[in-house]
Amino acid sequence: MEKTFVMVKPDGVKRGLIGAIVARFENKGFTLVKGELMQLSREKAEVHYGHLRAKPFFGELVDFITSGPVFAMVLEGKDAIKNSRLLIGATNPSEAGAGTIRGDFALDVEANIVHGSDSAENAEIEIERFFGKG
Ligand code: DAT
Ligand code: MG
Repeated sequence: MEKTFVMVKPDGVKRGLIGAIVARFENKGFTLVKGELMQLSREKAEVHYGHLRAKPFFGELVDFITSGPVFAMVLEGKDAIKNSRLLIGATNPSEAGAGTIRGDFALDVEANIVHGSDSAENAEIEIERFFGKG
């Protein structure tokens, strides 16, 4: 069974949607292995979104993701990375299909409610970044 890292972003936490989002993953068949409400430091946010450092929206993205607590999770299931990304939907909620989390819960690319690791390598790095080793 594969593990992946998912987090409910500050918009989802503020809107009271942690339970609804966790339920989507559980309904699909994922097992919640770890879950913790945490506040990201600017430093951690800048590393987490390091692949977007050159983008004009990078500063706003870091402001947003540090604007309140996130609900960080480790989810386990078959082909967890591929299946969680399918469930999350396209980065821009305007392009995310109905039935996906972003398609059903978000309108704006800057506040798209949930993050999910995009590769096995990044899942391992992100799980360690948020929950430490082991
Ligand atoms: P994803 O979150 O689908 O993996 P990503 O890693 O390319 O997408 O980008 C990370 C986050 O950055 C994304 O969830 C929202 C924000 N973002 C991406 N593209 C953006 C854009 N064009 N304008 C504003 N925010 C953007
Ligand atoms: Mg990404």
